[in-house]
Amino acid sequence: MPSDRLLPNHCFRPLGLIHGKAARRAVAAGHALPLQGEGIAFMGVERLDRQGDGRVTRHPVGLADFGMSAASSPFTTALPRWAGFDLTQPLVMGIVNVTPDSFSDGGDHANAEAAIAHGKALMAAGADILDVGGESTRPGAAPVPPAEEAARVAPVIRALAAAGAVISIDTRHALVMQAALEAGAHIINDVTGLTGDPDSLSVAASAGVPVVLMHMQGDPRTMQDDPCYDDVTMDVYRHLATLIARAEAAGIPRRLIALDPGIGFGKGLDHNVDLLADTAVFHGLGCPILIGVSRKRFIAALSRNELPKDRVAGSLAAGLYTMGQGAQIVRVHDVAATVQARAVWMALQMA
Ligand code: 8Y4
Repeated sequence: MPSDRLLPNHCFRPLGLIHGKAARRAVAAGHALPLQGEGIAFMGVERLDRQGDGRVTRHPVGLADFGMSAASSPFTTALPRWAGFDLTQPLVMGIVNVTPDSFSDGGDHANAEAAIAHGKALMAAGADILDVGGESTRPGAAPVPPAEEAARVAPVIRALAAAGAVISIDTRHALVMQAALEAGAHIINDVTGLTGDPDSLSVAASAGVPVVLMHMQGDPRTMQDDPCYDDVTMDVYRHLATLIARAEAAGIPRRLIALDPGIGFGKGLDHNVDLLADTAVFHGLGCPILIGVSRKRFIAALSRNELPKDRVAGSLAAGLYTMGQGAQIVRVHDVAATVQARAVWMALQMA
């Protein structure tokens, strides 16, 4: 694991991202560099430099100079397939919660049946991946023993995997990861980046499955109390670099790792906005980027304090923005709306 002095003190933000045919023409003419393959390119770059006091300064960098430097290679080198996906279009991950709702007393079986039906509906709506979770990470949520969490999610995963879904297991617990993988899950999605349970790294490494490593400051109970950063983009970038190094040291190859800045996890409004605006910085870590904005509070805070169910339009706006920044996966509740938005956005961007 890197000590503080081995952590990166600078990073780069690609600017002016263009897509499709215009991207290919600009790259051929030397006016843009390809972003991790063929479909996207960027026309400028700025460099973020961390000062001794932790503050960050930003300066434009010449594209030609950047292109000749070693620093450009994680941005320009095509990514390998991840979880079997070629990453040529943004993937839609649909959220399947298996948590008891306070309005029904049908018990665990009814919860599982409802989650399976919901997952099948998300598949029919075009979800590429289903993210199955059995523990609420909302502030103030009651803790669930891992054995109970595993018992909740396993039948849902078995049914949805049998129906042909690609499934990620959203959990912080190694026992749940193991049970989910045995039930047919393909991907581990851990909001603690495999730091929440001492056995998680070895479960993931032994299974050899793709993982999503997310940034979170603090823990779900207290993370929103007073989130604090020197510079949120640089701090999250350094933390994700640390999570990659830990995972690699435990035997998880980088080609299996996707990264997530963790929107809303120990972040205030300005932190969330800055991180989303800087999405493209994280391509410098050389892994696919997953972003979860769906129905989150920052949308209400930027608009008119809408309830979660009334945040779909803002979720789509943020999701399309991150697709424009080259994010490879978006995690959403509203799969049908997101799939429609992606189709229109792709047709226009690629023309
Ligand atoms: C309404 C409904 C308002 C849900 C907020 C929420 C992420 C994640 C979550 C994420 C990854 C949530 C499990 C939070 N968010 N995993 N999980 N990335 N990788 N809140 O952003 O949806 S749960």
